[in-house]
Amino acid sequence: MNKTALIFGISGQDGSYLAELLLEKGYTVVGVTRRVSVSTTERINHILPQITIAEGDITDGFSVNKLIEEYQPHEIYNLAAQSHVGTSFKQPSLTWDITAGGVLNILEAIRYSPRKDEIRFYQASSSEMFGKNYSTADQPTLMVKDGEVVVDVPTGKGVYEYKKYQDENTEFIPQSPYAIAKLAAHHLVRNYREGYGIHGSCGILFNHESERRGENFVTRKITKWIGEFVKWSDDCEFGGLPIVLPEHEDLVRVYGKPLNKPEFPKLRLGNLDAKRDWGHAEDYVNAMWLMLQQEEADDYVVATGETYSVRDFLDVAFAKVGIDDWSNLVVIDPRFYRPAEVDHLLGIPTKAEGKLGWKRNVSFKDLVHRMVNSDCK
Ligand code: NDP
Ligand code: GDR
Repeated sequence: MNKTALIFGISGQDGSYLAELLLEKGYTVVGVTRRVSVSTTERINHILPQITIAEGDITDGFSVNKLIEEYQPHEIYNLAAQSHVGTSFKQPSLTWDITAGGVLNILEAIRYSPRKDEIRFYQASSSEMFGKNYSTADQPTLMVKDGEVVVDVPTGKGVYEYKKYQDENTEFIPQSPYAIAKLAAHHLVRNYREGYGIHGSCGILFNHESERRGENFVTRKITKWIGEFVKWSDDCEFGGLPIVLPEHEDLVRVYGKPLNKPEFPKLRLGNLDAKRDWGHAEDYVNAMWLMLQQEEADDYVVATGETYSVRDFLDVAFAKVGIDDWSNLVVIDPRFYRPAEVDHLLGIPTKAEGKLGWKRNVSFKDLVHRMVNSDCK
C-alpha cells in the first residue's frame, strides 16, 4: 500500500517541491489550500492532476481535525505559515495565530486521532529562531566560500576566521514576531513528542530559495528586478546595457532612450549587510522527507555551512548579466529596514548529514545563477 502524505502549505515554495518529491516516491499526496479570491496554485498547476486538493486553514481547528480524519495520512508536513519576517512586525497577531496557533491545532488533532501512532509529523522550524545569537568556534579555520578557500589578495595566503555559527546546541534569541511564533511551535512539537509520544520532528531550516521563491523575499526581489531590467535595457534604442546617470536618485535613465519609453525605477532595498546561509529549496525538501523516515523523531539543522551578505548576493546576481558595478542601480530605502534584525546566520548541518545522510547539491553561485536565468527568461 502506498503512503498518504498531507501537506499544509502545498501552494508555497517548499510545498510545491515537496509534493513533486513525494509523487516521485509513489505517495498519494493531499495538499491543503485556503480559500482566497484569486488562485494561488501557480507553483503546483503542473502536478494538479496527480494530487488531491482539500480546502482548509490551519487556524481552524475543526477543519484540521476533519482533514486528518478524512484522508488518514501516514505523514503530515506543516509548511503553512505567515512566513515573511518583515510582515510579522506589521501583522504580529495574524502571524501568531497562523505560525504558532495553527501548529497547536495540528498537534491536538494528531493527539486525539485514533491513528496517532501511525502518523509522523514534520514541522517547518526556522533559523530565524536563533535571532541575534550564535556560537563561536574555539579554533580559527580557513574561510571557505562556494567550496573554495578565500585568499587574501595582496599576500596570496588563505584567510583564517573564528567561525560564528548556529547548530542544534545554540540558544534561541528570536528577533521578530515571526521567529517568536516559530519558536513557540518548535517547543510545542518537542512537548507533544515527550508528553504524548507523537512522532514529531522539526527541521531548523536556514534560508532556502529557488526560481519559485516568493517575490517579496530579498533574493527573488533582486533576481526579478534584474530580469525586468535586462528586458527593459534590451528594448532601449542603443541596445545593450544602459548608461546610468547617477544624479537621478530613483530612476534609471539612459542616453538615447526613446521619448515614448518610460524610465525604469531603481531597485529599492533595506539592509545589505545582513548575512544569510542560502541553499536551494529542492535540496531542503529532501531533508524534510528523510526526517520522517527515521524511527525516532528528532530536530535537525539543515543548512549549507556558508554565509553571504545581501551585498554578496547582489554582486553574483548582477555579474551574471554582465554588470560589475550595481551601486547606481540600487537605492537604500528605510522602509525595508526591520525594527530588529538578524545579522548573521551560518548553519552547521553535521547532524543532518551524519544521521539522515542528507547533503546539499546546489552551491550558492549556482542558486543565484539559476534564479537570475529563470527571471531573465
Ligand atoms: P511560503 O510563504 O512560500 O508558503 C507558505 C504556505 O503557507 C503557502 O502555501 C500559504 O498559502 C500557506 N498558508 C499560510 N497561511 C495559511 C493558513 N492559515 N492555513 C493554511 N495554509 C496557510 O513559504 P516557504 O515555502 O518558503 O516556507 C515553507 C515553511 O517553511 C514556512 O512555514 C516557512 O515559515 C518555513 N521556513 C522557510 C524557510 C525558507 O527559507 N523558505 C526557512 C525556514 C523555515 P497561500 O498560498 O494561500 O498563501
Ligand atoms: P528572511 O528572508 O527574513 O531571512 O526570512 P528575507 O529574504 O525576507 O530577508 C533576508 C535579509 O535581507 C534583508 N533585506 C531585505 N529583505 C526583504 N524581504 N526585502 C528587502 O527589500 C530587503 N533588503 C534587505 C532583510 O532585512 C534580511 O536581513 C526567510 C523566510 O523565508 C522565513 O520564513 C524563514 O524562516 C527564514 O528565511 C529562514
